[in-house]
Amino acid sequence: MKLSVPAGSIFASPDFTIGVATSSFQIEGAADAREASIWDTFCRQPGAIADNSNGLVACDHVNRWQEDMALVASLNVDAYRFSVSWPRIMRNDGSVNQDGLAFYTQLLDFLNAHNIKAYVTLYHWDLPQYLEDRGGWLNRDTAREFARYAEVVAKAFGNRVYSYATLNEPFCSAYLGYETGVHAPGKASRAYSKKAVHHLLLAHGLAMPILRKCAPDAESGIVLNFTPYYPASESPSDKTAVKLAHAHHNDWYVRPLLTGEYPALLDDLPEEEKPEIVSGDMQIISAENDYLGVNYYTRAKVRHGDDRGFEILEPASEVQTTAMGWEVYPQGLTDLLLQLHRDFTLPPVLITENGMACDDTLIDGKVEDVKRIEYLQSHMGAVDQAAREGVHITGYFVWSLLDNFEWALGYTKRFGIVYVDYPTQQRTLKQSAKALRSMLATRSAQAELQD
Ligand code: IFM
Repeated sequence: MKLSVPAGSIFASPDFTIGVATSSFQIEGAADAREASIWDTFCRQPGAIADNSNGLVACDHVNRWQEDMALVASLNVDAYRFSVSWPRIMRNDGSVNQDGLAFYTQLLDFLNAHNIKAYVTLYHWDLPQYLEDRGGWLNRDTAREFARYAEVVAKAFGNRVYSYATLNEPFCSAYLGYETGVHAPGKASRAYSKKAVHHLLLAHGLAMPILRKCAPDAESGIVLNFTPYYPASESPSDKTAVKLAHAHHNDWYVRPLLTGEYPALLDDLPEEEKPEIVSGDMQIISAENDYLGVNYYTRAKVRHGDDRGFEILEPASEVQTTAMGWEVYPQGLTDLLLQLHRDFTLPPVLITENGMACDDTLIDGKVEDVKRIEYLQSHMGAVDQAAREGVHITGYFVWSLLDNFEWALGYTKRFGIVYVDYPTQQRTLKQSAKALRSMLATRSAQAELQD
């Protein structure tokens, strides 16, 4: 089974960036060389992580970075997206961990030497525990701390970075971390999540001018995750439910960034759920972005219900799902991109994550993850379709390079195109990695022929 770039598709253009992605807590390990993060604490809570695991070793990437970077280079990708661990850089006493900076600098030097663009995310959920102890994202000061951290990183990395993302998926940090409590820090109240969002978005907005000043040649933006919602029936109440789900889970994040306003839903929220918006905040939050990162995995159907007016349904038994139980629905990615394009004046869009978890098994040194190849192929087609219909899309990243720590599900779900055998830490390219490698080699050869 192969991956192919259809002739004339946006993926065929040499200007279209294709890469693979990871994040710090999910792969790094080497927890003793950094401050504790909220995920270290959360992993110790009984029952918080499905397999009672943690990120202390993970994929041991800090010790095996050379092998992992060689893998990245072997895939012929244009770009590698990874995140910096805030607690590996900023110490509790306010000093900077130079060893932490040096770790990432050597990654960046490798990438630059191999002509691979570095896409650096500053916050992929691993908040230093000492900041959580002061209120975490419920404390406005955390946004200012983030801006300080962004400045330290951007100054140290200089022009090694092609692209910065301030935050990855603030929905997960705020909603899963502060409303449902299934992610760190495990707080569960509707009174928290919209306040946490506001401070996350403020952190983004405060960091943007700093990135522009300290890294003028890099592009800077933010990465959001989206789930497009569809009505369970044609009834008006189910259609209203879709609007509400979209307003709470998608629009709440993207609208303030692109327009400087929260959705109209703000007025309907009970007082205790409303964020405290200080004069000037919305202007800071809506600082211009060079790109919008879009992470897409699945869609969901919604019906009227719950006291909020919507209930998100599990996929029907007859639809194809991933090992996460998420419906495989490439059309949702086209629909989402077109809806964003209709609703907003978008900056260029980057698909910063897309991929699937499979029940992969290593047999005779091989992992035949055909379903993942099909998933990637169909979703690349969905991106291309949106581009043909007018959305300006500049790149696509597969989640993920390596099997890794899938948050509350621990190591039970495998998203990698490279298989990781955790007891030995041996890496094995899955069939999908080989398919990507050969697709990209063919694409380069074709581009050279056209030159
Ligand atoms: O593994 C996560 C990643 O950290 C953020 N986006 C979704 C992925 C799959 O759940």
